[in-house]
Amino acid sequence: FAKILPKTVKKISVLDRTKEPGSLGEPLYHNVRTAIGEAMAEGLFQFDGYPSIVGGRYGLGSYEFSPGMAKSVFDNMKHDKPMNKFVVGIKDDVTGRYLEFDADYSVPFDGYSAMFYGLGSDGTVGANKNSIKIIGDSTDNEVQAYFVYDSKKAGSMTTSHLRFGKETIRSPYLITSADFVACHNFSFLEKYDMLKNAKEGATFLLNSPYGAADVWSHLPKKVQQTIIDKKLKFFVIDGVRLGNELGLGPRINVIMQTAFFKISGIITLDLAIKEIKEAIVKSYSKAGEKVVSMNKQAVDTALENIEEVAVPGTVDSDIEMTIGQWSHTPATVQKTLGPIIDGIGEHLPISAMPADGTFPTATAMYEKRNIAITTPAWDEELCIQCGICSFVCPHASIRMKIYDEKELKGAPKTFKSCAAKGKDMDGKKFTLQVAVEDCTGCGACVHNCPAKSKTDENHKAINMVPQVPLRETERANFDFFLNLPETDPELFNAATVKGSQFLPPMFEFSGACAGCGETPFVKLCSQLFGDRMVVANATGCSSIYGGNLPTTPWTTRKDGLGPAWSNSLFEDNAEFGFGFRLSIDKTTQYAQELLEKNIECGCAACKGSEPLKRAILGADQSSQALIEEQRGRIAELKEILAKCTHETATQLKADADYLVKKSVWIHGGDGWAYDIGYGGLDHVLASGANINALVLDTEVYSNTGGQASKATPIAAVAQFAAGGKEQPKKDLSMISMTYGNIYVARVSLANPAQCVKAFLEADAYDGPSLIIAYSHCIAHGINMTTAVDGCKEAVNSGYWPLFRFDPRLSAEGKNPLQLDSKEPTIGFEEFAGKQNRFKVLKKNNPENADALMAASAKDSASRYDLYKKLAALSADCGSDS
Ligand SMILES: Cc1ncc(C[n+]2csc(CCOP(=O)(O)OP(=O)(O)O)c2C)c(N)n1
Ligand code: SF4
Ligand code: SF4
Ligand code: SF4
Repeated sequence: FAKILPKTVKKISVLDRTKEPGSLGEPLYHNVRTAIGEAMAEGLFQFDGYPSIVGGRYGLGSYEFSPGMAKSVFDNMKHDKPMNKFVVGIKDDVTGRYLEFDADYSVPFDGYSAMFYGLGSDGTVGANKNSIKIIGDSTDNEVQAYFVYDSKKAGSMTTSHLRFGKETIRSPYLITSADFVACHNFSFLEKYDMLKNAKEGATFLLNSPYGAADVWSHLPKKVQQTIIDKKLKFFVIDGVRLGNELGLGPRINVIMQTAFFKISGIITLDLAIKEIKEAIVKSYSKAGEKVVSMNKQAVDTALENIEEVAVPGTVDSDIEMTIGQWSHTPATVQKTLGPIIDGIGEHLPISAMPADGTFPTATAMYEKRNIAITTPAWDEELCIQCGICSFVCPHASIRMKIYDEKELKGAPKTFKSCAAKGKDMDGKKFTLQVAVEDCTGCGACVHNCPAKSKTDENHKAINMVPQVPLRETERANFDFFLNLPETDPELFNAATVKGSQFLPPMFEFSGACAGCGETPFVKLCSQLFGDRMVVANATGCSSIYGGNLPTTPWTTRKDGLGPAWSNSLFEDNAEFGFGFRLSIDKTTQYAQELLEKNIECGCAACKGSEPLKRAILGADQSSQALIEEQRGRIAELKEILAKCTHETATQLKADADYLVKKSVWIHGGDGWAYDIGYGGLDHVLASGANINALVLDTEVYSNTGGQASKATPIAAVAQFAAGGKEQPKKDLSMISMTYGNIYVARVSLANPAQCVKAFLEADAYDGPSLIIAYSHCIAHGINMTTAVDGCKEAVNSGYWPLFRFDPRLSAEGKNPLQLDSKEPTIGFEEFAGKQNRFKVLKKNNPENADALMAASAKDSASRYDLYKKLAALSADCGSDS
């Protein structure tokens, strides 16, 4: 390094893409200083003097390095005394050590630049990878592609940046001046100012439910103005409608890709069609001939449906963009989270960040992603008020309440209600309300609704309808619904499916994939125990959708009580949760000791308080009602302590909340529980501590793209098991039952009643509990709308027997194992044969496919048989006695 530096070098800036807190400088900066110092000392070369060397950080906080930033680094060196230890990009207004830069400074690029705004998981990124490959392979262009997306599992914006041209591309940064801009989701138009990146005269392609003749009036004012000012060529195509008609659903990527090639004319249309169709065969063969043919049809259909819009000369819209509209939200959202949601978080100064890194809960509700194309609409006449829709909704976007009729005063005109069904419901009203702006449109609620019209079997008590026309009215209706009082706990039994759905979810609107099979269990857990729940979350999908900056779906009930949540590491999560339990128990014990001492206090404030204090110490907290009573007593105690003069008063007041029972949960996926965190989980379950583990078993490492875990069954194809997994699924429940004193349950959305029962029993059991939940996942290659059918097939085939192993039954001399599912009514193939993870085996491993499927079926049957035999034993097996 020292040798290649010219002798004339006077100033050096060293840029590190890292921040080493507490260090004297970043690593490369130190290396350069040391290298030059040593080279000079050893006489390897002589500068006129020791050069001026400064160090800086760049590209942090998702702020991509740009030409303007590079220029500011050079400009800094022009100063007699350049700033050292600076940051470029982020505005560090706390230390002041940052370089200003010109965001509009650009370097000319002689080729073609295109930007595509897609919705996470709509296939846009995959299609653009394909497009750039086609351009690179079939022309003499140099090509480059960058893809930008956040860590949400699905449903947020992705941006693809494609450049190509005859010259070597020397632009290692994102595009800010594009010849072509495509918006693949109409709702983005209001949220993101994407046309700021369009060059004058560029082309704009919009996926629009409105045709060329009437799209103009549906555009926001600013979008209209930019199209006119920049003289953009404007095209529309209704990708969503075409996708639905072709059976592709939301996967509109091929339609939009074809539109891009047709409009841009980069390669001849015939060549483009040929290449796209070849790419379709390559990409989708695994998914079956039908998918290949639907996508090929999508190419032809797209070509026929692209329309050019005749751009009017004037702006006539009064639709405002939603960027920056946060004035109705709490200060942290206005100042920090809102701009991040708007996609301009990189412009926030350091002072906008919380000093201790703690972010508030209850913030996913501000995102209002509006990603659903269709959303459920309720028919109150048909509804039997069973709660199934709410139970299966992965996003807590459909809710129900019972309330007094008088509460309807002031309701919006379109707010729906009907008489509440059931005993003692005279004068009570029932409402099922959809949060249409937070709904993902997955359709799981509608598919699972059991109430159908007698005259039209396609009409149910909820039905998917277009979302856009409902947005305004349902926004007001959902707000009104939230402000209704919570359902009186006297009116329902939380231990039932229906009853559990009157409890407010404290996990809502997560960024999980539409229709995710993990989140209904997390949500249920929050409904049942959220007011006193502490969660240690292993790394995996649940930590990503659970704590995805800028927002979190973990929220509170109306009085501010809600779960405390934290994510440690993949490998130590069980121990992390165990630590919560130990520290809570210790603090509770300490608070009890302080209270014992405080009983002796004779100060004026404490006069007559002994019965209250004794009641707190002896409180039975075995039900929600009794817990709420204890909370009432603690509130009274705190009031007394505020005036109490006893030496224990201050500390006791601080710890008094620990006198209310806490429910400690350890959440994570099978990769954590079966594999990487297994040693810890086993250790914690064996400790005897009162702790509850929830394993969200998707049978693969879902968050990282579907790698096989020890939970993957024989014959399932996964990453690292391309020819089908050969080893059997580890039986974590069987292993855990052998301890005898661990509550173990296997649950599934197939049987919500059994699931609610298991969660309540696990929490009530004063010892370790393990719930393993069958969680359907996009990695299974299934239709997520109908996925609960697959859960039922897993149970009905005997593959996923439902059971509860309750050590308390042993103490009563009973068999602790109760099998909750019936004898198999269908074969293993009927379950597995519908899921792509098994279906592709024939293609991937034709020689062994049949043998592996047979082995998997045999394994499934023999496991079921074993559980059945164990459950049939007469008594006292596996007890700790
Ligand atoms: C020790 C360690 N290894 C690997 C990773 C990368 N990683 C993060 S999440 C994840 C997969 C999690 O899979 P699983 O536990 O099954 O949960 P899921 O995503 O399916 O909910 C992996 C491998 C990590 N964070 N830490
Ligand atoms: S469509 Fe999906 S997200 Fe929307 S309410 Fe129904 S289940 Fe929930
Ligand atoms: S699942 Fe259907 S019948 Fe049941 S509450 Fe929901 S809308 Fe009503
Ligand atoms: S578990 Fe599967 S469906 Fe759920 S968020 Fe993860 S990848 Fe998506």
